[in-house]
Amino acid sequence: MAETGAEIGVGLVGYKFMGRAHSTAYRQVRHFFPVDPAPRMRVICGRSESAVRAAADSLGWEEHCTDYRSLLERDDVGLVDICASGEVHREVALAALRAGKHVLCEKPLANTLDEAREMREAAGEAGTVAMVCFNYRRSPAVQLASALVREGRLGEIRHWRAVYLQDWLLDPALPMSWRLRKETAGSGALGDIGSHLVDLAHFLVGPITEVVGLAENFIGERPREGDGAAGTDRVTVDDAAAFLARFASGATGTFEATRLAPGRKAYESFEINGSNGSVVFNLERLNELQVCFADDPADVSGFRTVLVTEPGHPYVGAWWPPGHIVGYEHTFVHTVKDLLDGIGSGRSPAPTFDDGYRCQAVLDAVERSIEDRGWVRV
Ligand code: SOE
Repeated sequence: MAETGAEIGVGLVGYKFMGRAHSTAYRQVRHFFPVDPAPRMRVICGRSESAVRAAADSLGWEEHCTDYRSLLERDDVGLVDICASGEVHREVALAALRAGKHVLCEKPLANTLDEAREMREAAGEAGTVAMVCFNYRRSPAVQLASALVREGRLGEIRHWRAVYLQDWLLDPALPMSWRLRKETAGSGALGDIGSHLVDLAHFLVGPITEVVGLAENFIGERPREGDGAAGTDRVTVDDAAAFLARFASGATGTFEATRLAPGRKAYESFEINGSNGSVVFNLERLNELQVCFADDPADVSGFRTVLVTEPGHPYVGAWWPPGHIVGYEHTFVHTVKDLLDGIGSGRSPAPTFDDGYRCQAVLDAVERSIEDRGWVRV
């Protein structure tokens, strides 16, 4: 197989935003974490030969190709990483798993619940490592929040409140793209960024059992994409979505995702309220966790801002001295580190394809609730 001693060959499908983020992670991980196997950046794959060749050069891949199927035949590729658009996740993941490869797949796992179910089953049958890249779980501050919940330091969890706000779709002159078509993206803000909130909620508070949602499209037509293309095309996904949720634990939850919030760039924020305290996280200040304990003396009660850069904080010891902050790309390095540990030990790290399926089930329930205009069980 592809694990040559302590090395595993990687084949990456996709070279845009996520392809670059994952490439950075493969390049850096072995220099900061003692990974075994270590990744070898064998091949990057994309549809446009000239663009993927340029990406291979700039991102540090040994080779490039334009057909993902060639990765499956190679003995020197043991891990297939899927960073391409949502509509190809199922096809590439199934083929890679059936070829006996380990798989890392970008979020959300699939475009529909049926696809996600098939992928989960294929992962079970393959027995190789299969993981979904919900990278924000692996911010040190999110890990600290998780530890505080797990250790009971916030008491009984009562409320989850989360938003993911962006503004990159604000300009109506921005052309169409795959993210704005249901057949290529599955859904809009709901699946693209709402899925991150669902994954974090599952990670931090536990399973969601019931939802009621709404979604809206505000910019219904956009200029056709492509050089010299004339006319407009219809946007077939939501620009914004929101929903209420109940958790199996009894906690209540609110979720909002939009790509039309002027001034908000990557405002992914959650607040958890327990019987003995609260935490607040915001991706735009990802090294910080706001923490409050209800039993603090009244004269100093309130939120404190913890800079999550101490060597004892999760992942941080591998990086810089206290106060020397990490960034967005480190969440991918941490994801790849845990993936490689999983490959080394033969166990899929969370979020597994089963976790990806459970996230998809919530998105699916929100869509059904919007259609039915009422509460829907997940
Ligand atoms: C676009 O909205 C996007 O790139 C998402 O697809 C990512 O998952 C998110 O983390 C950043 O924004």
